[in-house]
Amino acid sequence: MPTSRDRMLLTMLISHNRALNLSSADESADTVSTKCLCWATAAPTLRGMALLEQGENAPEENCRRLVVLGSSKVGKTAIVSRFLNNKYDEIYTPTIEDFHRKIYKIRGEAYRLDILDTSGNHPFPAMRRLSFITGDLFILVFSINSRDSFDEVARLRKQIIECKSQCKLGSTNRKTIHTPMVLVGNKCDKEKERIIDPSEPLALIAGQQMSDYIETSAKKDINIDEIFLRLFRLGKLPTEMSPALHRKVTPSYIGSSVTHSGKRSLSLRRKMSDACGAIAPNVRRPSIRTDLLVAQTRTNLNSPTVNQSRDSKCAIM
Ligand SMILES: Nc1nc2c(ncn2[C@@H]2O[C@H](COP(=O)(O)OP(=O)(O)OP(=O)(O)O)[C@@H](O)[C@H]2O)c(=O)[nH]1
Ligand SMILES: [Mg+2]
Repeated sequence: MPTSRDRMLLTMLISHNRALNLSSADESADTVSTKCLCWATAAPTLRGMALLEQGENAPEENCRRLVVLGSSKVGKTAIVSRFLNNKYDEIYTPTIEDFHRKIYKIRGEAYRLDILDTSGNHPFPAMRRLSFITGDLFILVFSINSRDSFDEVARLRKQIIECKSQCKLGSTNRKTIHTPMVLVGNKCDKEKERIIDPSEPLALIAGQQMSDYIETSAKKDINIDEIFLRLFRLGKLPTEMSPALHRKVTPSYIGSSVTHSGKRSLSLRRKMSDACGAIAPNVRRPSIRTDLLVAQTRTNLNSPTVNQSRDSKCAIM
């Protein structure tokens, strides 16, 4: 039998169904009750729930989509998993497309970071192109022991620059890019198998203020936080969004303010700061239609003044 406390939590959770990302199809009383009672048992905290709602309503200028691209098996998912949960899985599971959302409250302001972890096999080229347009920040991953994966990063970078240069919000100069982008040479724990010298990716980004290069190991947890710290700096986002610099709030369990699992150390800055962040549970990827609408506003496709040929526009195909 649900207790009165359960009932109160149930009411609270129903009112927060948007933050929980229940679709209208899920909003039948039964479905909501089932999901919410699950949560009620897990005793969500008011603090976590409030943060979720604030994150959902974060001002547009504080919302970013981060797209992670690169060949298959280079460690994209491993990097995202380290960033979000400080976990690493030795077993390889191919990604089709994963969507994550992290929300923050930093110095009284709400921020939202959406992360799109893409497939290295890119089974749907049009979707990939759409992600170039809708992405605000990019992480391009290769493996230091694979020439092919580095070549793929060079190609991706070129495609993103071309795409952004044709978009309203991107660069107007085809040689420069104003989109924050970090190139990552992953698997640096495999030094003996190294094929790509750091000078190659560094040459690729030479003279580009919005690009950076870093070598990492998701396996050994080397420099993973640093990727995101650099990306947030390039994107003019608060550095507190980096895992070491904020308190992690879990909306699902009692004792909302917890430290990260694993060996992540508590920095003095994090102890002094009131910044906190939570991974939004059950989050759904925005629909393709929503992405297409975003793409439409970011490209010249609708502009009545533009007298361009179709080829010079940023088409999704
Ligand atoms: N040695 C080593 N192995 C790693 C590292 N990062 C990931 N791996 C392993 O490499 C394999 C592929 O990792 P994933 O993160 O799944 O690769 P992915 O780029 O997401 O691959 P797709 O989803 O197919 O595009 C897994 O077995 C990981 O355990 C690393 O830093 N060092
Ligand atoms: Mg993956």
